[in-house]
Amino acid sequence: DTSDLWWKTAVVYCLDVETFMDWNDDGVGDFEGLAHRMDYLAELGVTCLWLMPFYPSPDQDDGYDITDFYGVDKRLGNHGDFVEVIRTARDRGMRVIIDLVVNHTSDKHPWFQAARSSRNSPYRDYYVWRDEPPKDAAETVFPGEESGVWNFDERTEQYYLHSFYSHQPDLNVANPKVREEVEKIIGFWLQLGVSGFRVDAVPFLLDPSGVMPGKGDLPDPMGYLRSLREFLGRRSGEAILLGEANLPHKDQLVYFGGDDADALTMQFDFVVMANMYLSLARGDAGPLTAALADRPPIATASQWANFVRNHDELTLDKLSETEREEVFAAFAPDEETRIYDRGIIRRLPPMLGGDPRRIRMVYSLLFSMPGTPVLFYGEELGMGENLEAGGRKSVRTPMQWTAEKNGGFSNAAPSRLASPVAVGGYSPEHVNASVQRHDPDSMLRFMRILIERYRASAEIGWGELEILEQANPAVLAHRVTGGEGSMIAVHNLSAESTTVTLRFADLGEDDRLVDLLLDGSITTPSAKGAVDLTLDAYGYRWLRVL
Ligand code: TEU
Repeated sequence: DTSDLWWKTAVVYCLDVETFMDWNDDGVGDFEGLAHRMDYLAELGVTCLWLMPFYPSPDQDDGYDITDFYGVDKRLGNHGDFVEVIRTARDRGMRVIIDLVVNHTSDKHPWFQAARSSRNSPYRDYYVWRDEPPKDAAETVFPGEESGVWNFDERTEQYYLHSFYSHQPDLNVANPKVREEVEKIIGFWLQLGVSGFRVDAVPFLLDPSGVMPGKGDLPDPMGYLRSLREFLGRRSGEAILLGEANLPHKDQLVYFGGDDADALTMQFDFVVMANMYLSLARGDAGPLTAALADRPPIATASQWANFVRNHDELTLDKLSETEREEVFAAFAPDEETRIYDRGIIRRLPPMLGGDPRRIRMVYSLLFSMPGTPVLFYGEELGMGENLEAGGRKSVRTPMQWTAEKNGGFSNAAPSRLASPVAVGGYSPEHVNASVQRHDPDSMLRFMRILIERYRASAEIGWGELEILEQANPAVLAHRVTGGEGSMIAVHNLSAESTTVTLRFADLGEDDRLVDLLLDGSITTPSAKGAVDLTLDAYGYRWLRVL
């Protein structure tokens, strides 16, 4: 029964409990605060929350450095508060998925503390140790901050692998005991009511040969991924794995489990995301169109996850060096905001350079491209960054609820906040939910409409993509057909208005096309069986054949 595949038409909303809503005014967001904001999320049209890590952590990588996989960070609440979040979400028809970060632990995790105490520790093999770093060691994800991925441990005189920060030693999933631990963790949270996991850093976790030479040798990485999915399926009929695998499409195809769709349920599409930015930088739909067309077909039960922003930096490593330069020139002209060698913009200036027409057009794209859209909290308001916050904190500013102190996130003194509030033109005074709720022209109200129309157009999640060739390279016109119908979306990625002619098979002279997004107007094909439209600068239309 295909209606069970809820993720095919979901609206996923990523949030960090720590920066969403502070209910006890200690400066740190909490589960109780989140529970009190469920109506806001339901009203927006969200159907699935993705909670970033909320586990006990020394917080050296915003909670992606975990010391207890079964615990909750005391500052955020306790397990009772967590379950209350699940219940209040469920009551409003929303599911909850959580981050599964098992590529590594914090170096303060009791397992690693034991492992590094002696070579004979029963936990030694929970991690990956070498006498010498391999010659062909992988490059670090954090150039400038880390010199490599092997760190010397003085006491036991061996090197341990850390794919990310040196305080995040990699777990050795080649060890069956570690694999058992991972299953226990999954089982535990499923029992508390989650509907699946966003799986962190999948290629690093699985280490297929070539990606990370030198890591503990898991003989059959795909077999392991499949076994995780099977384990999940045995415990929950509905739970999913949303994988973070920043890889080219062809490698992602393998991670879906091919035709059997028995591995990752969904995967973020970093290729489409990066090419979307390139297209915007150029005012040319070409790169985005090519990236969408390049997606290999996937099984019905599998799904792409589309996104514009996330909690990390803007990651452009799927572009060539010259292409990245174009994106940098358009969006990060200030050299200090860039890290050239990995194609990462560490501190992105306020979203997309600020043209409000372009921002709306981008979200119209996000909700009309085949796949499942994933929003990062605050995107629905057009929230910006706090460039002074430094590093990744700059995109993790507190949610802006009102124009009041700390954006209504907390009553604590600003110095006690988990993350600094946005300043300047994107401060809560200018960008906040309570004003936007009552303003029919606001970004928030626009996003609600987009989400409502997306949810009424199941073909976006289910459908087959067809690109409708255009004379003007600035225009992306596409049709998605499947589920219950067929919808056409047209986007003008340039600042020049333009006319568009749409033609496709089975479009007849008697057909009528209704505008799904803007005004419900009806367009009829010309005598030649084509539909002519005019698009403003950064204009967009969604149409359905009646
Ligand atoms: O990121 C993992 C990852 O694969 C990175 O390459 C990511 O694409 C890059 O940092 C982008 O700049 C995940 C989390 O998303 C990140 O926040 C964590 O720091 C990291 O895992 C380690 O847990």
